[in-house]
Amino acid sequence: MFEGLTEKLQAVFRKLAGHTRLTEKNIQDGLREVRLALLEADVHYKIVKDFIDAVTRKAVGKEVIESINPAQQIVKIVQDELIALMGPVEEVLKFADDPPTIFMLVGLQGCGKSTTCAKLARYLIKKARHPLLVAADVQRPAAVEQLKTLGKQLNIPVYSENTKPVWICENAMSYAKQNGLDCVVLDTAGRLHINQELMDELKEISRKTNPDYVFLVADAMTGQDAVNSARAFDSWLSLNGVILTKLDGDTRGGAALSIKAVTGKPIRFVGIGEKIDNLEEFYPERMASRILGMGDIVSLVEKAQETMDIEKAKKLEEKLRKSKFDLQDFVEQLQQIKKMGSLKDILAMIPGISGALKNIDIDDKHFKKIEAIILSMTPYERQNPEIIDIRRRTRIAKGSGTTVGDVNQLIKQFKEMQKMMKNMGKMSRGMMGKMGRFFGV
Ligand SMILES: Nc1nc2c(ncn2[C@@H]2O[C@H](COP(=O)(O)OP(=O)(O)OP(=O)(O)O)[C@@H](O)[C@H]2O)c(=O)[nH]1
Ligand SMILES: [Mg+2]
Repeated sequence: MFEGLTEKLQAVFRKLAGHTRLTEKNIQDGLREVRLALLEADVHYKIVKDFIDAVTRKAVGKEVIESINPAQQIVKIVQDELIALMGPVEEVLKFADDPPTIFMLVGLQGCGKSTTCAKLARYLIKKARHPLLVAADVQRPAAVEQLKTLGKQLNIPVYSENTKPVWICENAMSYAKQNGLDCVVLDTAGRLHINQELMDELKEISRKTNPDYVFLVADAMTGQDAVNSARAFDSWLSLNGVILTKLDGDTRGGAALSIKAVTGKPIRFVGIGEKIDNLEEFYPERMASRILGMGDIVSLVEKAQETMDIEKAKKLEEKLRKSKFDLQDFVEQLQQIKKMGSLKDILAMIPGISGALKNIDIDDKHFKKIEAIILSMTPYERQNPEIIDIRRRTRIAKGSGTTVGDVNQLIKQFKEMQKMMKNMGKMSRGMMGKMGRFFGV
């Protein structure tokens, strides 16, 4: 996510930090490069101008130049301005006193509406709500089937009918009320371009169902086109916010940084992958940290809390304290991490790591290899790696489809890690490094 932009900004800051004393000129030069980085990231030119003006006003002052660490102060100013650019976001969704709470998702063809409807439903389920998905897209023949499949995965009802979208939506409201469903998510049809017919249809649905939230779903990878579609949709429908999808594939970040400033409508959620779980609430502070390559520990911890098995975590902690961490624990840890998503995305949330990652292709293949090796060991071997002699290593390599060299390396690194675990506590940073080395970081 945003790798291109992050890399450029970090280069600018590194350069600034390299000067023993900062002058106004150094700062101006640095900000010129920030400006270029933002423009290359496809941020709207007018926003770039305002942004740089605001940062310059704050940065080119006596106080910053004479401060103990001027370069860091500039990073802080840029961070604050990024946050201001994307925020504020009214953070909690308000549910209707008189249910159902209605969410209407609109957007151009292929932007991710149907997938996002399912993700939003999943989010609502986690909030102990009972959502109904409504297939109001009769434009594309396979759309209803797609939503039904998604509904099945979530084990929730999908309302569909062979009639006009507006009637489908109206009837879905009565269906929800009769069946005690307290949230309704409307999946509407997309078009390649905004046109009168689409807008009339959407406006009529909105008028008849009076949704609590109208969210535009926009594809981050389309950059300024996403921003333009947000502006156009907003003029017809009065949006409550934007759900920006495919952020996982967006190296530039132009849409994420421009939408709020151009349309006045905040990003409320972001899609970060194709899976039903890959939807996150949007927090400007966290996004700014990620853009600046500072990681996002808060989201990482939240993710971990969602997917980790608390009981297992407690047992693990005890083992760590008694220095009894073995390969079985290690493979379980790996599996927990894998549940959280792509390894690269997770590591990128750890401060300081994202820079180190930029040229390294950590794929989940490496991850699978480690898992395969450990799973080819007997439980006794996993608990007592020191007994794994060359004969056993050969067998394990064969069983896991790897080489003896791979097995040797894993055991060697595991031993190193075990040693470190004994000295843990104050050394959590170092441990992260060792963990990273397992994946070739
Ligand atoms: N990588 C990634 N892919 C996504 C994300 N959101 C949606 N997609 C993919 O985008 C494609 C289109 O998604 P749909 O949900 O069918 O899009 P839609 O807007 O409903 O499309 P129409 O109904 O044809 O207008 C699918 O292949 C999704 O898996 C995301 O956050 N990340
Ligand atoms: Mg669709």
